[in-house]
Amino acid sequence: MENSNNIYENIEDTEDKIYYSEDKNQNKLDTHRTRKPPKKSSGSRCSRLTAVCLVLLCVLLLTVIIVLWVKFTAERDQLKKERETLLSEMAQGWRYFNVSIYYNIMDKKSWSETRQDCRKRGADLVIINSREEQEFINKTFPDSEAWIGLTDIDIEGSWKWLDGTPLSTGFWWEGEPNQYGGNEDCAMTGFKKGPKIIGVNTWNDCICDVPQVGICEMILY
Ligand code: MMA
Ligand code: CA
Repeated sequence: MENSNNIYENIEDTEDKIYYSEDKNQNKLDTHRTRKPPKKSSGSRCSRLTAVCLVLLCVLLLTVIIVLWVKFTAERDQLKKERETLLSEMAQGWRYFNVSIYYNIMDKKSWSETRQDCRKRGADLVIINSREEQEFINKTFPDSEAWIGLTDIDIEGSWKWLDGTPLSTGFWWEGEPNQYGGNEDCAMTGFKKGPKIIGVNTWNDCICDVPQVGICEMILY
């Protein structure tokens, strides 16, 4: 009898265990069901927002990098181009003095056409600011008369450089400027009465339409 009692007890005990286990599982499910929604509405939304922000930030950064890169590349290409132009110009006969380079153009043209040719090269007809510069020009371009950036076309006898500054020290050949024939309004350098340049004074006033080469100056900064 005692034994059979024991069996019943055992059975009850097992049933209890089963119920407990089911209850526990149910509990687990309930917990799962009741706890998930709040998570979705606060923590999950927040992390999603953070992710979106991060993605946007990445896109923004990438855009900035691309824009800067494009700008940088364009500027670098432009510099390369300018350098190549400058080097090829120099290879064609540009000369240095202080912070300028000079070029004795090949074609003989009027003063204003020659000036245009200089400007096409990113330069202008030379402005001579010192005795040293004049000596340099005489020495560097000894073989031909050449237009310089000096004219009295606006007011007869009032010589002005192309940048508007009035002439202070001139390097005129003896007897020049003489306004020969009444119409000599443009200045040239390299003028000589004889086979050789003597001294530093080699300017002459001349009719602006006379075909002549010129000296272009490009000021480098
Ligand atoms: C002379 C002289 C100059 C003048 C030119 C014009 C050869 O030099 O009189 O002053 O400009 O002639 O051809
Ligand atoms: Ca003259």
